[in-house]
Amino acid sequence: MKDFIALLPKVELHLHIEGTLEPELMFALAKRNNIDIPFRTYEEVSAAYDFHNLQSFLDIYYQGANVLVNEQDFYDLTWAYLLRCKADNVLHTEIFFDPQTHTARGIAFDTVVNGIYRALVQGKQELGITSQLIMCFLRHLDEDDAFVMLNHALAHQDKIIGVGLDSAELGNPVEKFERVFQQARKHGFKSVAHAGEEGPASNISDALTVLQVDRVDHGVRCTEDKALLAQLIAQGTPLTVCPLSNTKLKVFEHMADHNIVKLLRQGVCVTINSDDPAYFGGYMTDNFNAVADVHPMEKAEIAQFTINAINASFISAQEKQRLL
Ligand code: ES4
Ligand code: ZN
Repeated sequence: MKDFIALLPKVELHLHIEGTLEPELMFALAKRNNIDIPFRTYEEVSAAYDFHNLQSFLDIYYQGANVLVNEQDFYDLTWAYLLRCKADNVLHTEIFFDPQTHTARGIAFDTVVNGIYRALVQGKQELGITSQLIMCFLRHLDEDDAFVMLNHALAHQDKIIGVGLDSAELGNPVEKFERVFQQARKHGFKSVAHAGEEGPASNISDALTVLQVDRVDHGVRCTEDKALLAQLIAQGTPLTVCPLSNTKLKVFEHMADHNIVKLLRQGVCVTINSDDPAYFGGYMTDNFNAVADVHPMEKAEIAQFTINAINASFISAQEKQRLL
């Protein structure tokens, strides 16, 4: 099954580009940009990456992003991720970026987008990997700041397909973002939101009704509400599930407790994704293997994760046909 998974074509729909910052590049960029980081060795890094919940991870993740300063840094980060995609036979990827993590430090929005986008264009040309960009609002920040980001995104609408919502779920309900999502949709952006990762099933319902999202990121706590689960199945709402992230952040204590295969068999449009692979211990193939190792599946079931991801992606019907 390892060979089958390695060779399986894959589509990634839940990936934070800042979460692909490997320690090696973090050290190199810290040196290049003269930025202080709290780690000097790989041992110190791996000791610090011992998370017990989402917030304990976010604190470290935002700190790591401080080394990203120049357009070239964002390009280097994205290019390194695309090489990992190639190795894992990822054919198409829809990438989140968190502009507020950078604009808050005085980095221009254009620097972030242009650096990432330059790598994506090269990825299509040289690696044959297609991609889309999704701009996430940080949900611990306010509505005004989200609108500033939306206005920036409008100037880059040729490069950005949609908007998302991430960061701390607990204590940050979606209501604050109803208007900015409404405005984004009016301008033709697709929309997604993290929900039901650490928060209850009602957060998933709220993302669907208040923000009217096209996909739910994580969404694994949907099983706590039978009516919601039935609705997700009936409407084919995609969930972008991140198995290694969920065990690293203790959403599930063990992979054996994870509900993704049960959800697949119930007919939910679940997909497998890597979230923040540099922090959670693995890219796409690693995530597939981590699930398959403890949840035996038929080959057709494993392949269904890719079929679901193709159907759930923000690409044209023609592009979907090419991938299927
Ligand atoms: C994230 Cl795992 C996760 N959840 C919420 N927000 C995030 N940003 C980056 N990774
Ligand atoms: Zn995420």
